[in-house]
Order: sequence, then structure tokens, then C-alpha cells
Amino acid sequence: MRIGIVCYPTFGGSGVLATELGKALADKGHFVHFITYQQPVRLNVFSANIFYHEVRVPTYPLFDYPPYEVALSSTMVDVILSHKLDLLHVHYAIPHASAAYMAKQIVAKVGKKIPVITTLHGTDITLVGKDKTYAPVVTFSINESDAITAVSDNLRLETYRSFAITKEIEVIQNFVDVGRFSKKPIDAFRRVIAPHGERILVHASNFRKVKRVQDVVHVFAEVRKQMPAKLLMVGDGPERPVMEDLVKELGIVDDVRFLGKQEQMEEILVVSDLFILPSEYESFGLAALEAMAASMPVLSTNAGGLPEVNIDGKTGFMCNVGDVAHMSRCAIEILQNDETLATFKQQAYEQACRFDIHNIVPVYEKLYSRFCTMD
Ligand code: GMT
Repeated sequence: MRIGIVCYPTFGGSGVLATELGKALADKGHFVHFITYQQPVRLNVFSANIFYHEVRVPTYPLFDYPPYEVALSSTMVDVILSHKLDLLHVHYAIPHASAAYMAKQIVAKVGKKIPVITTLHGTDITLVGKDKTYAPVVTFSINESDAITAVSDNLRLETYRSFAITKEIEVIQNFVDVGRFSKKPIDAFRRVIAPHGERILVHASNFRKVKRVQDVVHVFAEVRKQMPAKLLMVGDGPERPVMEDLVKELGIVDDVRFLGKQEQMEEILVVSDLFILPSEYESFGLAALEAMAASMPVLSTNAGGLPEVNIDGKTGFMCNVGDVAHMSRCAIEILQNDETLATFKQQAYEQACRFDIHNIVPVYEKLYSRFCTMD
């Protein structure tokens, strides 16, 4: 099939998932056309079956806000027609679903039918999409999609709760390439971070308010009182400078490293011991799943779709949002001795295998095959 994938090219979960999906489809012989404003960060491979089309947004002095969505629709039209696409799969509703709707109408005028599949990821529904400035367009364009998928049962329900959706939303949970994340740890790397055998805790996110990054730091400070430990903070966003101050205030500056955005997450995860995701909401928690694939137990909240990924008391623990005292006790329980940690690690890995790329990508292919033939 000739598939167009539209996504955000950044480190965000929706872009990561969309890129990994496109790479996997290309490996299976499909032709995959990425349509984005930048090369997606995870699109770091050469494949004869992968094409990248950059959306250029020409500026003009009149524009305070360059019309990105118009440029995106026009690029979609061009790619659909010149590469004879069979379908468009857009990830994250805003503005991709409405831009796809517009492109679909335009190509229909020249007799080209293009099915549009919209995958809902999270904040496009729960935070941004709900805003009344966006909601009518989001509702309309979701309803106009030929198929709608959500990355968790929770997000499916949240979507029905927040928008007047008249169509079936199918759940296709996120996936991880377990083979890639379960590689052998590089001992020298671990020794650099934790020279005295300290436990290594990790948080990775876009450092937005919804991630409650301050809870990561407070939990770590409690763990640090009980055992030697290091904290790696991966990613970047508005809360990072605030966290740098908090770390200084708590006197743990020598034990916390801010690593910024990292492309080779697997190298970090495989040498680490506990992943912390204390979010106010996660539709799924792809970052936690990637950690589990690297045999890391996860300490998370029980918000949103996280209970569909993390199993309380088995692959890690889940606590109420903001309950730092409970989170700290759970972290210490997991990390207190090597045997307990090893059991949690094994169970986290086994759970990740359920979401392996080889199990989920065929589900997308089956969905596509409802709209066009597989050749
Ligand atoms: O976490 C973010 O804010 C980024 C966002 C995105 O769309 O890039 O992530 C959402 O989609 C991911 C992939 O499906 C999910 O794993 C995340 O849980 C979800 N984030 C939220 O719901 C906050």
C-alpha cells in the first residue's frame, strides 16, 4: 500500500508512535510517505520505501500567524496525487484531522478517493481539543474521518465524554519494539552515571505541567534519604528550569542530571532501575512502556490509561495523583534489595512484550485493508 502518515515530528509520544509505525510498515514492504514540517526525530534510518515530504509555510508580513494548516492541506493534496496514495493516516487530531478533511475534499474534485484514518493520542482530546476555540472543528473532523482509533480504552471513553462523536472509535493500543529496547546494557555507561553502584531513577517527558515533574524530584529526594541513588531527567520543556531550582533547593544537585532531549533512549533505560511517571493524566504512557521494554519497573499514577499499561504491585506501582508520600514508599520498596528489583524488572519486561510491535502493527494493517487492497 501507499500510505501517507501525518504527525508531529518532535519527541512527543504521538510523533514517536507514528514514526515507528511508518518504519515498521516500510519494513513490511509498504510505501510510506511522511508529511510533516520537519524530519521526525525517530526517522533516523534509510529505507527505500520511506519518503519524507516537508510542509513549507511561506511567511508574509501580513501574517501574524502563518497559515500552517493551509500549507499542510496543500502538501497533502500534492503528495496524494503525485504519489497515488491509498490512504492518509493522521496522528493527533489538531490540526491534522481537519487538514486531511480539506485535502480529501480537494482531491475528490479530480476523482481521487482518499480514506482518512485519525488516531487520537491524548492531549488533542483531553487538553487542547476540549478548548472551545478548537472543539467544533475537532468534533467535525473526527466525525468526518473514515476510521478513528484511540491509543487506549480510557482515551476512547474520554473522547465520547468530551465530544459529540457519532462514529465508532476503535482502540489500538500503542506498541514498542521490544527487541530494540531490551539490548544488553553498556556497563561503562552505568559506571559513569552511578560510579558507586547507586540505583538509577529516570523520568522522561516534555516537562509540561500535566507531567507533574515536581513529584519526580520530591520522590527522588525521599529515596535518596534511604539509599545512594541518581536521577536522570530526560527531555525538555517549560518546567525544566523550575526543576533545576527545586533540585538546588533540596540539596540534591550532585545526584540529579538533566540530560535534555535524547534520541537513544534505549541506552539510558537499559542501565537504569526505576522509571517515574507521576502525570496528572496520560492517555497511555508510551514512555513508560518503552522503559518496561528495557526491563524497568514503573512508578506511575493511576490516571487515564496508565492502568492499561502498568500493573500495580507487579510491573511497578500506581499511586493517586500528587501522593508523593505513597510514591516514595513504593519506590523504596522496589529498590530496597536486588531480588525484589529483579522480580519487578522481569515482570515489567513480560508486560511490555504484550505490546510488542509485531503484535500491534498487523492490527493497523488489518484496519487499512478495510479501505484498500494490500499490494
Ligand atoms: O505526553 C504528551 O503530552 C505528548 C503527547 C503526544 O501526543 O505527543 O503524548 C500523548 O500521546 C502518547 C502516544 O500515544 C501517549 O503515550 C501519551 O500518554 C499522551 N500524553 C498525554 O495523554 C498527556
